[in-house]
Amino acid sequence: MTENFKRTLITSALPYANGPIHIGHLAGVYIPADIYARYLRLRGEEVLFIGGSDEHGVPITIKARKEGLTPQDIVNRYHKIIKKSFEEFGITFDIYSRTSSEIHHRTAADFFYKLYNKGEFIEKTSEQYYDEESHQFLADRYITGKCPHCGNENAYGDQCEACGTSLSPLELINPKSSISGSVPVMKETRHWYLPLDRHEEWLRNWILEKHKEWKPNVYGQCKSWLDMGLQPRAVSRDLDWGVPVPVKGAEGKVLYVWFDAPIGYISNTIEICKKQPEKYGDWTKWWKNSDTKLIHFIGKDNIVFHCIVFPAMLKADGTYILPENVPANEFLNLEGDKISTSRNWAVWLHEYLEDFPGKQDILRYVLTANAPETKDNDFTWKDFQARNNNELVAVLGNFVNRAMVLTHKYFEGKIPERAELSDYDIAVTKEFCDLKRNLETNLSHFHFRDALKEAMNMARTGNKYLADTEPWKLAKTDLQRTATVLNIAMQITTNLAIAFEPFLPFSSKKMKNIINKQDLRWSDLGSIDLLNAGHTLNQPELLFEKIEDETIEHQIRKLLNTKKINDTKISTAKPIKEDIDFDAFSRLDIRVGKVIACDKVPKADKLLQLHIDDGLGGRTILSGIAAYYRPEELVGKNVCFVANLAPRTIRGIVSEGMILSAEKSDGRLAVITPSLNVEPGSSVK
Ligand code: B3M
Ligand code: ZN
Repeated sequence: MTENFKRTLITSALPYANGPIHIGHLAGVYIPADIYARYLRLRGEEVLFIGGSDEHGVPITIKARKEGLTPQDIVNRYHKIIKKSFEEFGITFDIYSRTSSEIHHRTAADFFYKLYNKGEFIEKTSEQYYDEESHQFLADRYITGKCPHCGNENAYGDQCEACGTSLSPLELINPKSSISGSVPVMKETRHWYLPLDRHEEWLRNWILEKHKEWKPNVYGQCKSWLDMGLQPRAVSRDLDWGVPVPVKGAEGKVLYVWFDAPIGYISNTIEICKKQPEKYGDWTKWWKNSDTKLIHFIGKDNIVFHCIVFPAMLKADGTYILPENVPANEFLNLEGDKISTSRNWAVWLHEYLEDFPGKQDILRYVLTANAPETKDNDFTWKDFQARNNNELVAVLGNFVNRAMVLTHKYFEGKIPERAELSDYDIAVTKEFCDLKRNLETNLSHFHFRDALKEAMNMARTGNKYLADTEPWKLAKTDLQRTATVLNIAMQITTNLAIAFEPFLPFSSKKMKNIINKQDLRWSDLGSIDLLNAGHTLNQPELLFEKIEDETIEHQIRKLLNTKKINDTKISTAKPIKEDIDFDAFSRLDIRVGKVIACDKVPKADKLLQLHIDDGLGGRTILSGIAAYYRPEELVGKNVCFVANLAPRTIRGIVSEGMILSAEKSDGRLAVITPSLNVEPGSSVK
């Protein structure tokens, strides 16, 4: 290990236990964390890999209410499903626990209490929405109303899902409690705040000066938060689900979920160290000893909490180490669209395994090869198929199989004795040492995609070696040289079993089984003396098989069906009008015009009067869009209009044409404008 660290504590974001997990979670957080943990363990380093479910927060209470269950029922259900998915995909947590556990409640409450006693919080009273019928303060998500931006009637107090804008409940028009349906009132409430502003200076220095090596996406997000200036953040909520605030007079208040969740990393460490002290030692060694390297694996939406808020909490306590790195990933999309639980636009892990039993490694491979390490990336089923068929089957599987089959054919499954190496053999061996170095550099810098590429290049080198030496031909003339070649090919196979272990643990295990050698360590990588002459191999077994088009088409259809279901659910599209012929269409003269002036039409509250530069001297058009645009918003805009609609007189004004607008599902009109700047008078076809 570089630097002065003696051990590594790896944490991975605790997923909310309010739904199963999908490929986006796996690609963004858990596969990279697992690759890293496996790699360090293979090197013989001391590692503790923490996982667990995040079981608090308002969405869980909302789901429970909807289903008529308790929040505990909900988290019990999903904790089990999530835990099983992780096990099935070979994510090697040392512990996967949960934040509704007693030990977590105690740890989080103690953490808060210590900070409280040290004067690390400020207390503030503010006004918040209160539901007088159900006698409770309302979390932002529990308030619905009309979105001030797009007019959606069912916007939430924290976000409008129709237009994606973040909201505060105070911005909602006609707010309503989603618990009782009544109109909430403002009421005073008292909360504890972590004054992040007090931490700004050391955070700036620690991140911006001392951690310039953090990934650019992480560093950049931190910098922009710090540059905006940090504000105190409430760490408590009026809610009845969570860790109760351990202070007198705080009845009905719990710790904010983002305060208790990262403490989950600590409580899970305490839990496993208590259970297996001989293996893991005392928990403080992991959290309070500067020779421990702490690494948080997370997705990009969690950066501020792990790089700013949690470190501030740890610093406020004063006895903890801080993370050494936070290699956050960007997001994974699916077939060009954002993964969405509510729209069921996802590949769920439990469903994947139903359709591809025993094929965890293919998904692990594709999600790593295509990991959103530096930018959002797309998962497509076609790419999944191509990577399986062209890389796993054609390169890795093919090489291992040929080496095994040939050794069985010519040497009865025993490693043949090697004669002197040729220059070419030596060059290939050298190449392996370079690949090993590159692999290590990439792994230690969290460049898992590139690391995987290096491992695959090792298999390519193997394939090329067989293609160049042609042992199947050699065997007819020179059995001694054949022996040397196959000896090396089997040493390469053994190297591959080691190199791929962090990425493809199931296949690596299979490889170790067929070559009949289990005790392989990272330090063996690069050696060609891993199998002694005379060592007996087991029977060859195919590592991967081709995926047919049909299988992939089935997956694509399955996804598209969910889209259809979604579309019919939300569709407000009107039926298509009767067909017209082309001639009828071409009689329409649609043009682009620039709005020169725009005014309200007196006594007509729906109408705007637009003066348009139509490239022909100008014209006036009336349009019923006054409810959606202020006149000055339209001036200077290019709009599309029907230029040959017979003039009509409305309210004493002659309107010469019609402005084209699109109608949203809620009736709002949006004027159509060309995507490029075009001259007034241009026709629209
Ligand atoms: N549960 C958010 C998420 O799943 C949150 C992570 C907690 S990590 C301490 O995106
Ligand atoms: Zn909106």
